[in-house]
Amino acid sequence: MTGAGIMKARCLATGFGPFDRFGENPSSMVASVLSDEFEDVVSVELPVIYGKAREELLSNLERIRPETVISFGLNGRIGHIALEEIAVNIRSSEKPDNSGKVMTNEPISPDGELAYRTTLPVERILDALRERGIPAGRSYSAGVYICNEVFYTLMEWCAASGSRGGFVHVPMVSEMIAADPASCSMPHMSSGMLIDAGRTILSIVMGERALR
Ligand code: PCA
Repeated sequence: MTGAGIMKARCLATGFGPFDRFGENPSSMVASVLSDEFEDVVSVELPVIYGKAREELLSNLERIRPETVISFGLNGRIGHIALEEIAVNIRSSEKPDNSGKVMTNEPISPDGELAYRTTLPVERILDALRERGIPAGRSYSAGVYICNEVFYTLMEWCAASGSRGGFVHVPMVSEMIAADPASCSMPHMSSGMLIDAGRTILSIVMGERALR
């Protein structure tokens, strides 16, 4: 994860910190591995707080002005990599964010478009992931919680700046399950496979494998 200051990079990868019952969040792990391994990738961890996630993402986008933005988030109900298609201009959930706030059917961007579609090459990414034996699929809803707030915010920024971007939901990793035997029946993926998935996505999107 990076600190303050002006920094230009071709790609911004974001993840989230812990939330709800998840004491760790593999989305920030994968984002930070990518910034360690790929040249021109900067990673940032965003807070699971309505409004603050949007604000921090926007300030990093303005600071970095990346050509490509890939945001990762955890979906504890899936066992595969989910490439999100659509971000909607709605936030609403009974589940409180990390500050205790609940939102009911409110816009993310009051004057913004209703929805944006990912501009990542989803089909090529899915082919590459599946070729590597990594379970992956499309998703037509990123929910209406903080992940969707970040997805919508990045797509709105990309539409205005000409950059491209998208959102990827990831499953829990096996180590999280091993540390909490009560969750043994929950879907998950090894952290090695998740990191491989992140590398594969970046390689397709950036068109190269620029390892440090
Ligand atoms: N997943 C949540 C928010 C943070 C995260 O990693 C979501 O799907 O909205």
